[in-house]
Amino acid sequence: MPNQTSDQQLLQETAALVRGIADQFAIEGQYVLAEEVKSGHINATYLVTYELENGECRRYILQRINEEVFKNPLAVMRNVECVTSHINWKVLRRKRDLGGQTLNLYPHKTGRFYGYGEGGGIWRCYNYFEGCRTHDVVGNTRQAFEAGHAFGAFQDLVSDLPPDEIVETIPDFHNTRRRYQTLMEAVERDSCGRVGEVQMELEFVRRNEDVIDRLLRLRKEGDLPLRITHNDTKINNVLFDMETDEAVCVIDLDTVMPGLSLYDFGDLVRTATNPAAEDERDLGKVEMSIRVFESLVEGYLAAAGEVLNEAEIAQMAFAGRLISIELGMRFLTDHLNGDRYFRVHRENQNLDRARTQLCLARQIAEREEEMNRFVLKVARAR
Ligand code: GN1
Ligand code: MG
Repeated sequence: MPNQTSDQQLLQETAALVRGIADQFAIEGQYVLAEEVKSGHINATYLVTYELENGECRRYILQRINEEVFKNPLAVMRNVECVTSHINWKVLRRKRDLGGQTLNLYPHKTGRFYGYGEGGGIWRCYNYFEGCRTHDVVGNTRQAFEAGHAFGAFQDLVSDLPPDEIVETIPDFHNTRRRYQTLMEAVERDSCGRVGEVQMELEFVRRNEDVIDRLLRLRKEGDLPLRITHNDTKINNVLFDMETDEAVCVIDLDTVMPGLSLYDFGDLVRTATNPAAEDERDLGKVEMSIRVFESLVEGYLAAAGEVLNEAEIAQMAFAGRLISIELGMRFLTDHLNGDRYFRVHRENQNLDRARTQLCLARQIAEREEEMNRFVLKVARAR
């Protein structure tokens, strides 16, 4: 059983709130404790433990949706319900192993899959995967293959979901032109007097302006199809089996929306190829690993290769560069605005996050052709 210290560390008030909410979900047994899960930047997440009559403990994930970020949390819940049910439907119909377990929502006593907290807020409860862990950075190429395969499989699994069922809960989420404009507006306002210290970063972004619209243009011209996508394909949104290190499941479905497959693959490249932490201060540690990239491509194409078209395959290397620039712009914008969007735990954390992203984008650009050749080679060999 997990130790009690984290529960004691949770403010009593928070612990009581979490307990009160957890008790309203269809969870068997008695509440034991709640621990905060701190890895996300947006929602509040708790791991709660319940004890059955026979003394066995079971754990669950309880999460409050951040309504500042998700302005329409009920639409988020509808999307999540739709995707989890669809995947479960597939598991039942195909009667074959889809490479892992699935994410499930627990019913609330109201009969819905969410409940309201006392002071407001929308909460939901998920199954917790025992024996699994996440990796914040990739340790070896096998993990990269597994992660690529997991997100590729996700793309494949949702590919036949009726597109109208899923709504856009955060408009323009990956609209890179809009992200660029928002950054320039923050520069213009300079509300915290921080623009002076980010001149190099801004210069880098401006120098890359010519590539900002590339995927938006290909979409507009009809070359890139609109799909249902995950939109937050960070490496630590894949659960790995602790013993075998195989990918078990993709988590964090809040941003499932209509989008481009390339945004998903690009975000995976951004978070997996770089062995340094997202907020690493020492940029010398940021290094795009070509071997990790190659394994991501192999895993992703092995699972989603059938679904993707030629234009999507042709932009896979570029997508990693674009999403790194996008996140660089988002973190930089938030730094200039006074850290209002991404949770920070220390000064200049968003600036450090921005710097690592832009550093990675530069490295991808330097090797983009070589990366692209590799993608085409794997795609042709299939
Ligand atoms: C946020 O909270 P988390 O880690 O799941 C953000 C993503 C970013 C990511 C950067 C809704 O996700 O878009 O890529 O931080 N989520 C939202 O680490 O903005
Ligand atoms: Mg997320």
